[in-house]
Amino acid sequence: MTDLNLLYEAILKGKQKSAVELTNAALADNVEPKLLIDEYMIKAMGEVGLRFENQEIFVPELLMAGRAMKASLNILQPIMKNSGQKTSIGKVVIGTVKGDLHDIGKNLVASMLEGCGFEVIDIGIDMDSEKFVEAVREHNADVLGLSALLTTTMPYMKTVIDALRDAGLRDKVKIVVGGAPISAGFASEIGADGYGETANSAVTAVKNLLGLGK
Ligand code: B12
Repeated sequence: MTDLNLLYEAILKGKQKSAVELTNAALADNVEPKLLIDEYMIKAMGEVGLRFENQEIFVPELLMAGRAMKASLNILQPIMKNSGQKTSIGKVVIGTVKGDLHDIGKNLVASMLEGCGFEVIDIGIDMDSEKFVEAVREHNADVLGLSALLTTTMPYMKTVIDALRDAGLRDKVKIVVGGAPISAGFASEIGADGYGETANSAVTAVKNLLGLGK
């Protein structure tokens, strides 16, 4: 059996090659992707964040850990996607707001939603309000998911919500927000419809908003 703590270590230390090898080895041992992500990979990124905050590591290490995490997720995401139903139970446009380049959490939310049967249109990172408005209109989205990881970019979520209102689309789409600095209180303050703390609760929030139950 693969020692999964080594995967935690590989991501923490930003060792992309080891992270990939250990992810593949864990899959060969029939370990559930969700367990790898929730119990080892996300926890490693949490520790990376703490060390960065305490100035024990710096941007290059942050970047390397992010790359290792993404490389492992690239292996796991197609598997999570295929576990879903074939027909879509709703359409979700998702993206990271302007000024913000963090996409690991947003990608995870997107693949969990896909795995649960939603059609997801991921418009990417650093997206301005016009792009969100265009995508919601073009895809006739049921839900818009906004992600922000920086305290400096989270206020932009309100800019997006205001832009949807100005475009006459606010009543046509439910808005769910998330990202490390976001709280349920902030979500209601800016007029979002829902909030998810993790990728799992993002799915629950989206289902609740669409009246789909658990
Ligand atoms: C990896 C990382 C990076 C990588 C990003 C790589 C990438 N492709 O995403 C790089 C190196 C590029 C980076 C850069 C920077 N970063 Co950074 N980064 C992180 C780190 C360590 C981990 C983030 C992560 O991927 N977490 C793992 C994922 C799975 O968790 P998550 O993103 O929170 O997502 C989950 C939930 O939040 C939720 N969720 C997320 N999105 C959504 C959306 C919806 C709709 C819903 C419902 C839920 C939801 O579900 C997800 C899954 O469970 C965090 C530390 C932390 N604790 O968050 C710092 C952190 C976010 N970064 C920080 C900083 C300061 C920066 C820089 C400014 C550093 C610099 N000086 O250059 C730059 C800014 C670049 C920019 N303009 O965006 C600070 C932010 C501080 C603050 N108060 O704003 C943090 C908190 C580190 C710290 N402790 O100081 N970073």
